[in-house]
Amino acid sequence: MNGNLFDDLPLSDTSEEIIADGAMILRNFATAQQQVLLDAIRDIADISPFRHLVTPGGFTMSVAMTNCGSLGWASDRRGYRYEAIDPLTNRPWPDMPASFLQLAGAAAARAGFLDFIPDACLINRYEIGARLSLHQDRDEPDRTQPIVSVSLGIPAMFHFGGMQRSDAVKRFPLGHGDVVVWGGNARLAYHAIAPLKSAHHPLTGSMRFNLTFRKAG
Ligand code: MD6
Ligand code: FE
Repeated sequence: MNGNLFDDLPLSDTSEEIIADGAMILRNFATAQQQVLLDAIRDIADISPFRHLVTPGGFTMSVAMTNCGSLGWASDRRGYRYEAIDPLTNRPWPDMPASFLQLAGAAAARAGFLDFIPDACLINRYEIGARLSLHQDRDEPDRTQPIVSVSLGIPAMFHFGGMQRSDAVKRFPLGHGDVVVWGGNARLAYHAIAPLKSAHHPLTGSMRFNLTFRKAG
């Protein structure tokens, strides 16, 4: 007994859904780790705080971000890039916790990507109304490696499109504990998070957290 309120609840949905060639949603894949993951996010943010980055176009992002691992994703007026040093603290990003590495590797393997060893974990924090506009993840040199994305807290609507910005998107709700793995032919698909609707989660209040694991080096 570890005092976790949800330990005795059955996981209602552990389905696995292929959303495109190379992309799948693993429902509740991270739910059993929820407290370890949220504790680790808090510890990371104590060292490298959440901050609202500015895009190259000059807009301040509604999503607050931090990172752990040997590389962290950063944006400013000069562009998007990975940095070994947190520009806010001028110190290395916090280490990637073993629990993160283990979860990311297991999820990737479940989706058919063996030996995924991420060196970067971007941590996104959404408040109600925050959104992430349509984009591709193309700042990583090795496109053979997948991305593993873990959702925690209140739900979000994920928009998943094609290789062209103008391609139609499909919409998938992502809830607490859901993991998306994508690579292969989906690796450069356009995607977005719609503005978060008002909601409450017992462990995160009105927040959503998303961890995206990548091999960025
Ligand atoms: C989010 N996720 O879920 C934003 N990118 O908050 C992403 O932008 C993302 O979920 C690449 C791969 C998976 C993702
Ligand atoms: Fe993305």
